[in-house]
Amino acid sequence: MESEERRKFFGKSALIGAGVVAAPMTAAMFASTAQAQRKELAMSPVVHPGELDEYYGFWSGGHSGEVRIMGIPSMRELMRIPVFNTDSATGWGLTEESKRVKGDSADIMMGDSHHPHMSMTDGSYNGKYVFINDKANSRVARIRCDIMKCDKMLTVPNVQAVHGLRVQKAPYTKYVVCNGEFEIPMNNDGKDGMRDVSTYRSLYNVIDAETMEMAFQVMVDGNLDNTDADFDGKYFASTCYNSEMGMNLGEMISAERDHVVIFSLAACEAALKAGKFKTYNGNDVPVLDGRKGSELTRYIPVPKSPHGLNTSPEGKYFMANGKLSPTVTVISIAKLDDLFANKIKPRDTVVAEPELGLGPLHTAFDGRGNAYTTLFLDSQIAKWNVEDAIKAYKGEKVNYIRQKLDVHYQPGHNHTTQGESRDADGKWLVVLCKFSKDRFLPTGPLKPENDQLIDISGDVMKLVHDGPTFAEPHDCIMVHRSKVKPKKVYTRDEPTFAETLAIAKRDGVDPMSDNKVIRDGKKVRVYMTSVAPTYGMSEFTVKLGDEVTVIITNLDQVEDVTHGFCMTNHGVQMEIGPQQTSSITFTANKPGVQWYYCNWFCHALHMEMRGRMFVEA
Ligand code: CUK
Ligand code: CUA
Repeated sequence: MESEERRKFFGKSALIGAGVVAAPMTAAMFASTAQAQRKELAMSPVVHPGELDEYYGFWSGGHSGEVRIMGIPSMRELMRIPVFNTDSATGWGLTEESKRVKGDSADIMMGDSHHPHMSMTDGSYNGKYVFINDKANSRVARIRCDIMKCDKMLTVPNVQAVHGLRVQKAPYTKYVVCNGEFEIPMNNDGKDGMRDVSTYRSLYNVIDAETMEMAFQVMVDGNLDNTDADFDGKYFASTCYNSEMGMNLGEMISAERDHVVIFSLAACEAALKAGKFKTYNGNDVPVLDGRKGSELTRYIPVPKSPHGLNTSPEGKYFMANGKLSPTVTVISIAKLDDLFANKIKPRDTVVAEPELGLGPLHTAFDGRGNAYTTLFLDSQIAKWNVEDAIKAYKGEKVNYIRQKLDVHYQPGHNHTTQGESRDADGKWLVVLCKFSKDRFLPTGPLKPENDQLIDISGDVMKLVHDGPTFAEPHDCIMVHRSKVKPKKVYTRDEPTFAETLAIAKRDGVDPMSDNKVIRDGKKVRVYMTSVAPTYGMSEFTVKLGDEVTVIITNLDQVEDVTHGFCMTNHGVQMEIGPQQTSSITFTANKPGVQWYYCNWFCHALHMEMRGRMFVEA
């Protein structure tokens, strides 16, 4: 399309040059020439004031622990979704509702989020959930896309450091899959043998996407890194970077080859049904044995220390990115049936191993047969043609490299618009660069990351935008806005505060109308409503040392009128969205007059939206 534009443009210029067009150029002609030239340069990432972006971006926040919503192509940050972190503005991690979501990890205030991926139906994003892993505390969380809040969190047992995460793509996301990275003894009880490395294992984790409970785990050889699923609902694949089970760097990179583990979902489910599993560490999660020789898995040798694992969007290939090897290993998914039937050898499934440059980490796709691989060490994106790479592997003399583009600097993940789904549309590529160095005004020793936007709609990749981001986006997805339908206000049947409403019911309180203090021994529950710019209660009284829970229901129905609640000098603050009920607990440990106030700017009289807690000594 673009080279066609170019031909038209040059064609017109040539005609003008030849004097065929006698009339002088009109302003309109100049304008259209300029327009054509701009088109020539790149698609514009500019989204004018008042206009909306075409794509939702879901960004991992790395060790900030959050997820961010970006607008693409403007690269504007639209929202932050606190997940594994603790958030001052919304009260995430502080409110009773968020603590319930966090469950057994409610006391953990931080996390390290890496891989946000949306649920799918038949290989297309379905706009329902985004799942994300926490490497730091071995957790997986779910974000509900109708409210864009985290609604479930699970600590994965028997593993340490949950890293790669993806979803089952077809027929629908029944399972979320993720890798346990750090190998540990299966019964990690600090008793005998914890220094005996031969007892260490890594597990592949399969989670029920609806209940967010463990379905089963699969024990593997080596440790695991990244993972992805096919488009048939049959296979998952994971890279392993430490097949040696080394305990230090030298040991981890000693072998020339590591492997990709292929998991057969049907074989795993059959083993589960047949009761062929064990349990460990006193929990009841079934652990299947998928080590070498098992019917559940196959091990495909690849050059050492592979990292990213990506499925091409037409569903034909798993790609393992070389990291220490300059190659990407292309595995034919169509050959996996034969591999599991022992008709071919593991390496027979490899149909290409193109050499791309130094430090290939992750690969993205445009849906037109091209792949885009980040080269961490070269600070480049290599664009290459998959079918040409396959021809070259067969010995044909073809150049599969289409272009190498400098990026700034040291890229990790990259992602194309809808590129991990069937609907890869080949418009934009985002590259998440780990270093920004000289690209922005200096911000002291700590510098932002640099998320670069690249136009891939034409034959040639064009860098169009530098986007600074705070630590540390690892991965992202870009979803067409038509797939996501968020609510404007909460509905009263919202599950995330259903438990709070149940407590109110037990207290005989109607949160939609009552303003009441319920005393329950040393515990005090303060129910109040809010309507801009007032709370339903402008004062209440407790005793010094009481454990106070403030439960607020925001009666406002107007979109965007969020209230807050902050008890001054008590370290608590929360968000109450329109039609939402939120609650937060603190100890009344200061006598006298304590003001509470609304901290979300809601009204011209927002400053006046406050009240007194009298604490009797
Ligand atoms: S990993 Cu960060 S660059 Cu956690 Cu997906 Cu590859
Ligand atoms: Cu309510 Cu500010």
